[in-house]
Amino acid sequence: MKALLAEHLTSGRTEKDWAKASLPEYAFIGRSNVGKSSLINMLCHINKLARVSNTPGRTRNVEHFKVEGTLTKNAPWMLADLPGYGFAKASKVERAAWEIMIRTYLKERETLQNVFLLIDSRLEPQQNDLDMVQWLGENGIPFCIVFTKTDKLKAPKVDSNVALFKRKLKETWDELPTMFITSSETSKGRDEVLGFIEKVNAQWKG
Ligand SMILES: Nc1nc2c(ncn2[C@@H]2O[C@H](COP(=O)(O)OP(=O)(O)O)[C@@H](O)[C@H]2O)c(=O)[nH]1
Ligand SMILES: [Mg+2]
Repeated sequence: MKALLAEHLTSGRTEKDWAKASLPEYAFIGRSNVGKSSLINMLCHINKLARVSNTPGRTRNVEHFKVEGTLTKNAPWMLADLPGYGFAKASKVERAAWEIMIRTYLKERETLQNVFLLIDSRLEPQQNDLDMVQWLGENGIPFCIVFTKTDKLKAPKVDSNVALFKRKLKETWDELPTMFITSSETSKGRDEVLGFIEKVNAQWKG
Protein backbone atom coordinates (compact mmCIF):
# COMPACT_ATOMS: atom_id res chain seq x y z
CA MET A 1 0.00 0.00 0.00
CA LYS A 2 1.27 3.46 -0.90
CA ALA A 3 2.03 5.66 2.11
CA LEU A 4 1.48 9.38 1.63
CA LEU A 5 4.06 11.92 2.67
CA ALA A 6 2.53 13.79 5.56
CA GLU A 7 3.63 16.03 8.37
CA HIS A 8 2.08 17.56 11.44
CA LEU A 9 2.06 21.35 11.13
CA THR A 10 0.30 22.98 14.07
CA SER A 11 -1.86 22.37 17.11
CA GLY A 12 -4.01 25.22 18.41
CA ARG A 13 -7.31 26.57 19.61
CA THR A 14 -7.54 29.86 17.80
CA GLU A 15 -7.00 30.99 14.27
CA LYS A 16 -3.67 32.63 15.02
CA ASP A 17 -2.31 29.23 16.10
CA TRP A 18 -3.51 27.38 12.99
CA ALA A 19 -1.45 26.64 9.90
CA LYS A 20 -1.83 29.24 7.17
CA ALA A 21 -4.92 28.53 5.08
CA SER A 22 -3.27 28.03 1.71
CA LEU A 23 -4.23 24.55 0.48
CA PRO A 24 -7.50 22.67 -0.01
CA GLU A 25 -8.44 21.47 3.44
CA TYR A 26 -10.47 18.54 4.78
CA ALA A 27 -11.67 18.35 8.36
CA PHE A 28 -12.38 15.20 10.34
CA ILE A 29 -14.91 15.41 13.12
CA GLY A 30 -16.98 13.09 15.29
CA ARG A 31 -17.61 11.83 18.80
CA SER A 32 -14.54 11.39 20.89
CA ASN A 33 -13.16 7.86 20.38
CA VAL A 34 -15.00 7.35 17.07
CA GLY A 35 -11.67 6.68 15.34
CA LYS A 36 -10.64 10.04 13.83
CA SER A 37 -6.94 9.75 14.52
CA SER A 38 -6.90 6.11 13.41
CA LEU A 39 -8.64 7.02 10.15
CA ILE A 40 -6.14 9.80 9.46
CA ASN A 41 -3.27 7.37 10.04
CA MET A 42 -4.95 4.78 7.85
CA LEU A 43 -5.54 7.23 5.00
CA CYS A 44 -1.92 8.37 5.03
CA HIS A 45 -0.71 4.84 5.81
CA ILE A 46 1.53 6.23 8.53
CA ASN A 47 1.34 4.55 11.91
CA LYS A 48 1.76 7.40 14.33
CA LEU A 49 0.93 10.54 12.40
CA ALA A 50 -2.12 11.38 14.53
CA ARG A 51 -2.13 10.22 18.14
CA VAL A 52 -4.50 7.33 18.80
CA SER A 53 -5.87 7.19 22.31
CA ASN A 54 -7.70 4.80 24.57
CA THR A 55 -8.66 7.67 26.87
CA PRO A 56 -11.31 9.73 25.14
CA GLY A 57 -11.55 13.48 25.37
CA ARG A 58 -7.86 14.25 25.52
CA THR A 59 -7.37 16.53 22.53
CA ARG A 60 -8.69 20.07 22.76
CA ASN A 61 -6.98 21.59 19.76
CA VAL A 62 -7.35 21.63 16.02
CA GLU A 63 -4.44 19.59 14.67
CA HIS A 64 -3.29 20.54 11.20
CA PHE A 65 -1.38 18.23 8.88
CA LYS A 66 -0.01 18.73 5.40
CA VAL A 67 -0.26 15.80 3.02
CA GLU A 68 1.56 15.42 -0.30
CA GLY A 69 -0.65 13.84 -2.94
CA THR A 70 -3.37 11.21 -2.99
CA LEU A 71 -3.47 7.82 -4.74
CA THR A 72 -2.56 8.94 -8.23
CA LYS A 73 -1.95 12.70 -7.96
CA ASN A 74 0.79 14.77 -6.38
CA ALA A 75 -1.23 17.83 -5.41
CA PRO A 76 -0.70 18.81 -1.75
CA TRP A 77 -3.64 19.28 0.63
CA MET A 78 -4.31 19.85 4.30
CA LEU A 79 -6.08 17.84 6.88
CA ALA A 80 -7.54 19.00 10.18
CA ASP A 81 -8.16 16.63 13.09
CA LEU A 82 -10.86 18.34 15.17
CA PRO A 83 -11.44 17.60 18.86
CA GLY A 84 -14.27 15.14 19.45
CA TYR A 85 -17.66 15.85 20.94
CA GLY A 86 -19.84 13.85 23.29
CA PHE A 87 -17.16 13.28 25.90
CA ALA A 88 -19.23 12.45 28.98
CA LYS A 89 -16.74 13.87 31.48
CA ALA A 90 -16.41 17.27 29.83
CA SER A 91 -17.66 20.17 31.92
CA LYS A 92 -20.21 22.70 30.69
CA VAL A 93 -17.48 25.27 30.26
CA GLU A 94 -15.37 22.86 28.21
CA ARG A 95 -18.32 22.00 26.01
CA ALA A 96 -19.09 25.65 25.38
CA ALA A 97 -15.44 26.32 24.49
CA TRP A 98 -15.51 23.35 22.11
CA GLU A 99 -18.63 24.65 20.38
CA ILE A 100 -17.26 28.12 19.88
CA MET A 101 -13.97 26.85 18.50
CA ILE A 102 -15.54 24.28 16.16
CA ARG A 103 -18.18 26.64 14.85
CA THR A 104 -15.60 29.33 14.23
CA TYR A 105 -13.33 26.89 12.45
CA LEU A 106 -16.07 25.36 10.29
CA LYS A 107 -17.63 28.66 9.30
CA GLU A 108 -14.52 30.76 8.81
CA ARG A 109 -11.80 28.50 7.46
CA GLU A 110 -11.78 29.78 3.85
CA THR A 111 -9.90 26.82 2.43
CA LEU A 112 -12.18 24.17 3.96
CA GLN A 113 -13.42 21.97 1.11
CA ASN A 114 -15.24 19.22 2.94
CA VAL A 115 -15.96 17.84 6.38
CA PHE A 116 -15.76 14.12 7.01
CA LEU A 117 -18.19 13.38 9.80
CA LEU A 118 -17.27 10.08 11.42
CA ILE A 119 -19.99 7.82 12.78
CA ASP A 120 -19.36 4.64 14.79
CA SER A 121 -20.94 1.89 12.67
CA ARG A 122 -21.69 -0.17 15.80
CA LEU A 123 -24.16 2.31 17.27
CA GLU A 124 -27.72 3.25 16.49
CA PRO A 125 -28.11 6.86 15.34
CA GLN A 126 -26.90 9.09 18.19
CA GLN A 127 -28.50 12.44 18.91
CA ASN A 128 -25.24 14.42 18.96
CA ASP A 129 -24.27 12.98 15.56
CA LEU A 130 -27.67 13.87 14.15
CA ASP A 131 -27.31 17.35 15.62
CA MET A 132 -23.97 17.74 13.86
CA VAL A 133 -25.48 16.66 10.53
CA GLN A 134 -28.26 19.17 11.10
CA TRP A 135 -25.86 21.98 11.90
CA LEU A 136 -23.60 21.28 8.90
CA GLY A 137 -26.63 21.10 6.61
CA GLU A 138 -28.17 24.30 7.92
CA ASN A 139 -24.90 26.15 7.54
CA GLY A 140 -24.31 24.86 4.04
CA ILE A 141 -20.98 23.25 4.90
CA PRO A 142 -20.21 20.39 2.50
CA PHE A 143 -19.79 17.09 4.30
CA CYS A 144 -19.60 13.33 3.87
CA ILE A 145 -20.38 10.62 6.40
CA VAL A 146 -17.71 8.06 7.24
CA PHE A 147 -18.81 4.96 9.11
CA THR A 148 -15.91 3.69 11.23
CA LYS A 149 -14.82 0.44 12.90
CA THR A 150 -16.78 -1.76 10.50
CA ASP A 151 -14.31 -4.61 11.11
CA LYS A 152 -15.86 -5.00 14.54
CA LEU A 153 -19.23 -6.07 13.10
CA LYS A 154 -20.52 -8.67 10.68
CA ALA A 155 -21.32 -7.15 7.28
CA PRO A 156 -25.14 -7.49 7.54
CA LYS A 157 -25.09 -5.61 10.85
CA VAL A 158 -23.03 -2.80 9.29
CA ASP A 159 -25.57 -2.66 6.45
CA SER A 160 -28.54 -2.48 8.78
CA ASN A 161 -26.95 0.22 10.96
CA VAL A 162 -26.12 2.28 7.87
CA ALA A 163 -29.68 1.80 6.60
CA LEU A 164 -31.03 2.93 9.97
CA PHE A 165 -28.88 6.05 9.84
CA LYS A 166 -30.04 6.83 6.30
CA ARG A 167 -33.67 6.40 7.29
CA LYS A 168 -33.16 8.80 10.17
CA LEU A 169 -31.60 11.43 7.88
CA LYS A 170 -34.39 11.05 5.34
CA GLU A 171 -36.84 12.23 7.99
CA THR A 172 -35.28 15.67 7.56
CA TRP A 173 -33.31 15.75 4.30
CA ASP A 174 -34.30 14.98 0.71
CA GLU A 175 -30.76 14.37 -0.40
CA LEU A 176 -28.32 12.18 1.48
CA PRO A 177 -24.62 13.04 1.77
CA THR A 178 -21.92 10.83 0.28
CA MET A 179 -21.16 7.96 2.65
CA PHE A 180 -18.08 5.81 3.14
CA ILE A 181 -17.84 2.46 4.91
CA THR A 182 -14.42 2.21 6.53
CA SER A 183 -12.14 0.31 8.86
CA SER A 184 -8.79 1.57 10.04
CA GLU A 185 -7.87 -2.02 10.90
CA THR A 186 -8.32 -3.37 7.37
CA SER A 187 -7.98 -0.07 5.41
CA LYS A 188 -11.46 -0.61 3.99
CA GLY A 189 -12.70 2.57 2.34
CA ARG A 190 -9.24 4.10 1.94
CA ASP A 191 -9.29 4.24 -1.86
CA GLU A 192 -12.79 5.68 -1.83
CA VAL A 193 -12.03 8.48 0.66
CA LEU A 194 -8.72 9.36 -1.02
CA GLY A 195 -10.44 9.20 -4.41
CA PHE A 196 -13.00 11.71 -3.17
CA ILE A 197 -10.27 14.05 -1.89
CA GLU A 198 -8.41 13.69 -5.18
CA LYS A 199 -11.48 14.76 -7.15
CA VAL A 200 -12.12 17.79 -4.96
CA ASN A 201 -8.42 18.76 -5.06
CA ALA A 202 -8.64 18.74 -8.86
CA GLN A 203 -11.20 21.58 -8.65
CA TRP A 204 -8.93 23.71 -6.46
CA LYS A 205 -7.86 27.03 -7.86
CA GLY A 206 -5.61 28.29 -5.09
N1 LIG B 1 -11.13 -2.41 15.48
C1 LIG B 1 -11.00 -1.11 15.21
N2 LIG B 1 -10.62 -0.24 16.18
C2 LIG B 1 -10.50 1.06 15.87
C3 LIG B 1 -10.78 1.56 14.56
N3 LIG B 1 -10.60 2.90 14.57
C4 LIG B 1 -10.22 3.23 15.83
N4 LIG B 1 -10.17 2.14 16.63
C5 LIG B 1 -9.83 2.13 18.06
O1 LIG B 1 -10.70 3.02 18.75
C6 LIG B 1 -10.00 3.77 19.76
C7 LIG B 1 -10.14 5.29 19.52
O2 LIG B 1 -9.49 5.61 18.30
P1 LIG B 1 -8.93 7.08 17.99
O3 LIG B 1 -8.45 7.02 16.58
O4 LIG B 1 -7.96 7.54 19.03
O5 LIG B 1 -10.28 7.92 18.09
P2 LIG B 1 -10.49 9.52 18.13
O6 LIG B 1 -10.69 9.90 19.56
O7 LIG B 1 -11.74 9.75 17.34
O8 LIG B 1 -9.29 10.15 17.49
C8 LIG B 1 -8.56 3.27 19.71
O9 LIG B 1 -8.40 2.27 20.68
C9 LIG B 1 -8.43 2.68 18.31
O10 LIG B 1 -7.46 1.67 18.23
C10 LIG B 1 -11.16 0.61 13.55
O11 LIG B 1 -11.43 0.93 12.38
N5 LIG B 1 -11.25 -0.69 13.94
MG1 LIG C 1 -7.99 11.57 18.13
